[in-house]
Amino acid sequence: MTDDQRDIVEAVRNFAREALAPHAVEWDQAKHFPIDVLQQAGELGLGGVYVREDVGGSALSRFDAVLIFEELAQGDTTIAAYISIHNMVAWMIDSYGSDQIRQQWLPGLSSLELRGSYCLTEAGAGSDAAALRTTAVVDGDNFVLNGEKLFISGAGSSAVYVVMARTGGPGPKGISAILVPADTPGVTFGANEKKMGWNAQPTAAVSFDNVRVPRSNLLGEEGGGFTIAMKGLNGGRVNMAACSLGGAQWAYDKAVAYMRERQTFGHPLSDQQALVFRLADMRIQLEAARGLLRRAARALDAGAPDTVELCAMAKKFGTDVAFTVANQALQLHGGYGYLAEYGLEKVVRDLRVHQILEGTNEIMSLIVGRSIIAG
Ligand code: FAD
Ligand code: 2MC
Repeated sequence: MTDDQRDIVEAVRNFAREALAPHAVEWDQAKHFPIDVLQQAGELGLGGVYVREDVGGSALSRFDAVLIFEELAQGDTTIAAYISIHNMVAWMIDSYGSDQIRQQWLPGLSSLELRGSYCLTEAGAGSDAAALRTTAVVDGDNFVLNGEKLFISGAGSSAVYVVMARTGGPGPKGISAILVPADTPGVTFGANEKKMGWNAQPTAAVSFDNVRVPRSNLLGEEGGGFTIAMKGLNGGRVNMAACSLGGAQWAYDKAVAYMRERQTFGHPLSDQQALVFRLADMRIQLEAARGLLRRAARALDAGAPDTVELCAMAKKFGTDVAFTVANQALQLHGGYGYLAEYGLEKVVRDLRVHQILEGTNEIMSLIVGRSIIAG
């Protein structure tokens, strides 16, 4: 790490320790989405981590970003993951929006005064995202959108939605990415889903009923939306691995401290070699996942030819390792690990969904497998 990176990490660590960690369990229990704290994160430059500076972004690298998200997640995995999705949206607008769109939205998004959501998934199009059916039909200077997106993180709270919709024929080449402001007539939101974890951020359906937006809200080219969505997800996937490692590292650190202090049969748990070996395996897995994650982030920064599969590998390996490590940390706490006040069961619940979203881990295997076979 450079001196600058060390400074960034320290600032984010302090924020995570002071503004997130003390409230994480309470927010989870109360299903509270802490918008005021997100705005504090915005003041630190975390709303536009890799957005250009002319619109208020921090213009950092993907490598910087994974360092940031790992630290943030040590304070609260759910909030860190939410900020990652918001950053994916901000990056898509910065990279593919017109200058007018960039100037209109990115200062607010970068400061987290405004929030953004990513709308790809539909009832019949989850893993098979290119099967999506939401339509955007050209009518004069407008697109008219109809359809429904499911599982949208931040839905109902975000000011702007990047919607992948069909403007052409079937398959990926018929999809465009279109920016839809929340207050456009015809946009409605479903109820906040009741979930296993990620309780401190809303997830809901977003419906479009003859929603009219100007054609200038198109990101990139017509028909280019699927590739834009996937490029956004490459960064999202490494960030999700980073958030997972942060949550798991926090749980692991707790387990180490607990094993030193907890006495059973007249000895601290740390005298039990079987348990120390388990800790060793947990540490090895975390370090291996971190190494792969940082390699993928560097590939993303460099635009390396193997970026897509490295991001997929980092996402699958990182989220699987993190879930296992956090679950083992819970086990090492015995019954106390199962109590909400210790925070461990929350991290396990939060990390579970990282194996499902931003592309399931089976889809990560499909991506890696396809690249092996293609040679
Ligand atoms: P399906 O695609 O139906 O898959 C079901 C199972 O089959 C999975 O285990 C899958 O891995 C497996 N499977 C499917 N196809 C194959 C195959 N070819 N080979 C092997 N296995 C396969 N989406 C958004 O667009 N925006 C969001 O902000 C967002 N946030 C989310 C937040 C939460 C809390 C959750 C739970 C989901 C969110 N999603 C979001 C949706 C998420 O990306 C999808 O749930 C995910 O991509 C899987 O799609 P699916 O649920 O339709 O599962
Ligand atoms: N990066 C860049 N380009 C990509 C890409 C990636 N990661 N993945 C696909 N593409 C391109 C691909 O190169 C191709 O372009 P071209 O025709 O120019 O060569 C085009 O996209 C179509 O790709 P495929 O032919 O591979 O499309 P297919 O439909 O067979 O499969 C698959 C694509 C399965 C990899 C994709 O649908 C996928 O990633 N599914 C998972 C969906 C997902 O991740 N959803 C997450 C929703 S967001 C979320 O959960 C949040 C919490 C925010």
